[in-house]
Amino acid sequence: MYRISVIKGDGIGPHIVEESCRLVDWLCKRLGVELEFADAPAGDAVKEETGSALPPESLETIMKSDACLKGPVGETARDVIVFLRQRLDLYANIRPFKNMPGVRSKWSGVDFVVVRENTEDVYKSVEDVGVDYAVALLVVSRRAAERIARVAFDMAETRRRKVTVVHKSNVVRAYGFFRDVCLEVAKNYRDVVVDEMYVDNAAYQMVLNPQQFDIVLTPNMFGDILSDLAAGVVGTIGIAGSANVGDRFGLFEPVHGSAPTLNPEQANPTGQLLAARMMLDWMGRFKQDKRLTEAGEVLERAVYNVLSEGLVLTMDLGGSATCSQFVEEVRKKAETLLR
Ligand code: GGG
Repeated sequence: MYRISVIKGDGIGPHIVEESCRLVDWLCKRLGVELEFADAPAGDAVKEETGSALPPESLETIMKSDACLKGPVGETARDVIVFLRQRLDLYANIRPFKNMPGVRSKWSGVDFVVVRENTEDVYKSVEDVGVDYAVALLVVSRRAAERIARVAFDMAETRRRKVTVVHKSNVVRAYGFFRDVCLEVAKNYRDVVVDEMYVDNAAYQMVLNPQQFDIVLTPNMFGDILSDLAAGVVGTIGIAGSANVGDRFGLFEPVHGSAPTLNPEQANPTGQLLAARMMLDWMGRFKQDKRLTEAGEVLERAVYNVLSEGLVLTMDLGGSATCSQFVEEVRKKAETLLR
């Protein structure tokens, strides 16, 4: 039995998270794994109700769990996800972007991963806002830059062996330090090609020639911004899942926000489902349980099958299916794969 803490979040969050949990629970049961889901309320609505965006009981629930599945939160990202990344030392944010079958995009052959440092930079939350000024401290430590660089280069060794370090060393010396530390780490990976780019040029290159990227290694804020750009390049932000991982714990969420004006039944649950897929894969390795790994693989294949068939698609993908109908179709495809 594994315990999954669940942050449903705001806007479309509760609906896509509930649908994803139901599917993951069914899939794991089919493979002989029992899951227990524990609610960890957090986000804008919780702040309105309790005065805290992440009440202590929610933090405790998360810390007692084996992994956390999170939906998008609205305006309280700083107090929820940015806080959790630091509190739980989830130092690596892994965000894969690739063309998916049946998802229209201006490009083909795109397949890269944004590996984003997840605990420092201006997202360290060391800030002061006065009446006539506001300051935010940009922090880059050798330890944080080294460990995220190792994650990026280790991953490159399992892929096309290229890392592009993104920075802004010509303007901000702290980003030059990030670059320098990454290039030092690169010396231990002679079989990986290392490249570097200013973040502004990286944004330009990602739009014009995204196929050149394999691993994009970035400080925290650039990774956040380039992720949305990357999602646009592969068609829609609705299909992007992500992992926040440290040495002992993992939290998994879609890249997109809470889309507060969208009817939740019109939301595309793919990003949330692929976040769950990343959770199962991470748990499979961390717990050394092949059944979880298999559940993750089946989930991904089932999602891809629904997308490539193109019969049951949500509105953003040109279809008219509801979120629940899409998830039910994924379940049917998974059923076929399990036979
Ligand atoms: N534009 C996508 C979005 O709204 N993502 C949620 C968000 O801003 N999260 C904060 C983060 O990833 O640092």
